[in-house]
Amino acid sequence: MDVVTIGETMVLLTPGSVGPLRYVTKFEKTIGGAESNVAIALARLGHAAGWVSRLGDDEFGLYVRNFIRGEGVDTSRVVFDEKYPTAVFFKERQANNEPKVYYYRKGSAASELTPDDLDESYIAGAKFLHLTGITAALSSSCRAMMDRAIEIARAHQLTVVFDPNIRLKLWSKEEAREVLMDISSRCDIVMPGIEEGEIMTGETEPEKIAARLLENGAKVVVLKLGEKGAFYATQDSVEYVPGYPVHEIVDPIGAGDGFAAGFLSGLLRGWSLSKAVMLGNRVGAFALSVVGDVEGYPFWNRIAPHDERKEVLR
Ligand code: KDG
Repeated sequence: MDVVTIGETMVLLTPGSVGPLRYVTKFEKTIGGAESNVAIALARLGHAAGWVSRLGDDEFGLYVRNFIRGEGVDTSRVVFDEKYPTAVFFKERQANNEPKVYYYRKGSAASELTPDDLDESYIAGAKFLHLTGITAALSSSCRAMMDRAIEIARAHQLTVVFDPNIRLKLWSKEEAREVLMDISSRCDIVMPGIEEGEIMTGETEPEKIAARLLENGAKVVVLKLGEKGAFYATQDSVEYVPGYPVHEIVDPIGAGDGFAAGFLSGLLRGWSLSKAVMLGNRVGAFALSVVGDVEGYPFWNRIAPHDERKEVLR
C-alpha cells in the first residue's frame, strides 16, 4: 500500500430539491466519509490505497464496501459488525450551495472501532498513514484506535498525515482543541483548514497558526485557505501556493479530502512540497464542481503532464 487510511464512511442521502428536508420527497443515495474520499481520490490518481473501518453487517454496509472496493481501494481489512449499523447522513441543499449536514451516526459500527481492529503488518507495509479528527470525535475507543495506529506507524517509519477535519456537530471547540492538539503532536504532517487552525491554536494568521503547530510537534503544516489556495511551513521554509481557478462552486464538501489526496500523490511521486501542494489545490478544485463527495475527483490520465498520460489506463 502507498497509503492506509482509517475512519467512518456513511451512506449519504442527497435531496433532489433545494430547501428544508421536511419538504423533500426524493433522495439520491451515494457514500461520504473523509477517509474513504481520500482513498478513492488516491486510487484515481494511480496509487495503492487501503481503507480500514467497521461497517454494519447490513445492506448499507455492503453498499459502502462495494462502492469503495469498486473504485480500486483495498477494503480487505474492513470488519462487518453484527451488532451495530452502518451510519447514514443527509445533506440539506440551500440556495447558496453551502449544504447543511445531518448525521445519523451515533452508535454506528465505525464508532466501535478499537485498537484490536488494526492489523500491524498491514499498516507497516504502507508509506503513509492518513487519519482525521472526525474519528477522534466519534468515541473513546476510536481515539484509542488512533493512538495505536500512530504508534504502529511511527514504529515502522511511516509518515503520519493528520487532517483535523473539525465537525462541530460532533463535539465542542474546546474538546476538539485539546484532543486534536494532542494527536497533532504525534503526526508528521498536519493539514487543517484555516478556521480549524484558528480553533486549534487560537491564532488567526497562517504564519502564526503554522508556527504553533510546528512547535507542537508537526514537521510540515499545510493550511488550506479556500479559494486563496494553501500555505505550507516547515522549520526552514514557508510558501503561499495560489488556488486553482474554479468557475462555479456546486458543493464544497469533499474539496479538503481531494486536496489531501492530491498533496499525498505529489509526495508519493517524490515532488517538492510546493509542487505537491499545487496538485492538492488542483484535485481539491475538481471536487467543487459536483454535488457528491467523490464524483468530481479526477483520474491521473486527465490531469497528468502529457508524457505521463499512459501511466494509468483509465
Ligand atoms: O470531508 C467530507 C466529509 O465531511 C463527509 O464525507 C462526511 O466524513 C464525513 C463526516 O464525518 O462529516
